Amino acid sequence: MTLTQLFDISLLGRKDSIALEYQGREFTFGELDARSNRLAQLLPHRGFTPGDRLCVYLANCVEMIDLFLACAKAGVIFVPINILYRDREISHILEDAAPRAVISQTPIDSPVPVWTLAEIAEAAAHQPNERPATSFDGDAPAGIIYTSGTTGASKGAVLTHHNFAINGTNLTACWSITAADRFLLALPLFHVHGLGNGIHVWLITGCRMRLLERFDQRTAAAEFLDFRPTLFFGVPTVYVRLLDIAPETARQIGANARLFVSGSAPLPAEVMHDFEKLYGHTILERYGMSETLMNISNSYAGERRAGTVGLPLPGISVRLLSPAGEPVAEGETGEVYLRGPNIFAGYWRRDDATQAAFTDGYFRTGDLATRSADGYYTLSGRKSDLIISGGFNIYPREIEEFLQEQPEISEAAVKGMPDRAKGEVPIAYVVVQSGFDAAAMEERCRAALASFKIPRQFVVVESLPRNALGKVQKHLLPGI
Ligand code: MLC
Repeated sequence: MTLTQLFDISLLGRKDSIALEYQGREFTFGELDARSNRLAQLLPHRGFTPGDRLCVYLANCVEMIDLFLACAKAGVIFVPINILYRDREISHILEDAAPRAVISQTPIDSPVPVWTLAEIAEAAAHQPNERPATSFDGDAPAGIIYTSGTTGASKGAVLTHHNFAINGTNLTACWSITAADRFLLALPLFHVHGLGNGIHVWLITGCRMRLLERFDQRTAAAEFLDFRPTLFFGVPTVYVRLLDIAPETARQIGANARLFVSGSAPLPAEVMHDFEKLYGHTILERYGMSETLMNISNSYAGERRAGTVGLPLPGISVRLLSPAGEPVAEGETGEVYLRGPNIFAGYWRRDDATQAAFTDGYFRTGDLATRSADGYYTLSGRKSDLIISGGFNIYPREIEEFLQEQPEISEAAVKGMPDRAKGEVPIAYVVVQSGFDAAAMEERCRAALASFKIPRQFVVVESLPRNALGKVQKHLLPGI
């Protein structure tokens, strides 16, 4: 089944119901269907054929949803780009994905045409409100999500219609989401948390969603009180921010709500307990990634066990293997391998990386975990030195490569430092030549890298600790 056929349960079946609120405007499912039909009609006129890529560099807005739906209808592959990315990061994605065009509200350096929302809205207005005739099935790619790469440059994870469909139906069923829910979505639509989970459970159930341009601590309480959501998805940083809301307001928000879900980074047990005291709800933590969408989730009706990510979702097989590839004993740590209909089709135009990512049909996640006697999984670390800051993934290698290109830096190592709100923040250890100015370096990083990748501190060291093979021993770097 294609995504459009799945979403028709709401787009056609609830066409007169309010689907979406955004910045004080309301849209019915029928209106969203018509808006995306016209855009889907426009795409072939602009040279798109099924399988072509459309890059989208946008903050959350209704048009981003229209574009996602239009791509799904026309068989075009939707490629969102993190709005916090700067030229260097954007260029890589544009070169790698080789889209036919990119949609952006700000000028960007691009080898392909850049269209603004106003320009395509104007062109789409002349198109008929009809679905384009297409002949692809659910195995067709629906999106490419760029993941920060362990080797510096990020790779595109190709997700099919089936991947998104299974993920959305699994979450809808397991978290008991229905048309009666009121869903507040403040997560960015350029990542799978907002897009693969948020947009999908909404369009599958036909509930009412209020979309925010982004989560803002200053206006969060007012949004909750005004919209009275029953359902909310957040990253741990969002829940840490929500702990600052006044107890009486928090109690009121909790009284309206049914379910709070957390993912994309580990939720500290303390945050879960403090949230429970204030809001009267036990946050449901789950585990997923761009390449796989959601894999493991705490139980909705059963136990939500702090510190664990819960039980495998329907259809998903989990193996915990030792470095030798043997299943580990209960309670022992192993690397997480996954198989199921949610697992991506491979990395875009990277057969080598795709092959390396699978063993016996199982996707190798790089995450380490243990399993309890009753089947609950606890993530216990990662094989790579990935940093997660505010729910955004950072591979130190990418920052290190940028720093090493700078003339006054001869060597650089980046690692994560614990941070109460963000989980972790990157710090850089640098071996420098004369004339190093940390403030100027920070400015240069700001121009080239997304804000969450900018080192919070530059620690100047005489040399980097290396082992006999020359590999940097990050655990031996001085603490801050
Ligand atoms: C953050 N910023 C944004 C933004 N989010 N700008 C535009 N749009 C957004 N969506 C910028 C701010 O402008 C600021 O930049 C900096 O980030 C920090 O902002 P802040 O106001 O201090 O934010 P804070 O209260 O700390 O909250 C940050 C946050 C953000 C929680 C809102 O980190 C966030 O949205 N995280 C969600 C990430 C996510 O969805 N991950 C899912 C990955 S999928 P400056 O320049 O002023 O510093 C995945 C798989 C899975 O991992 O399992 O889900």
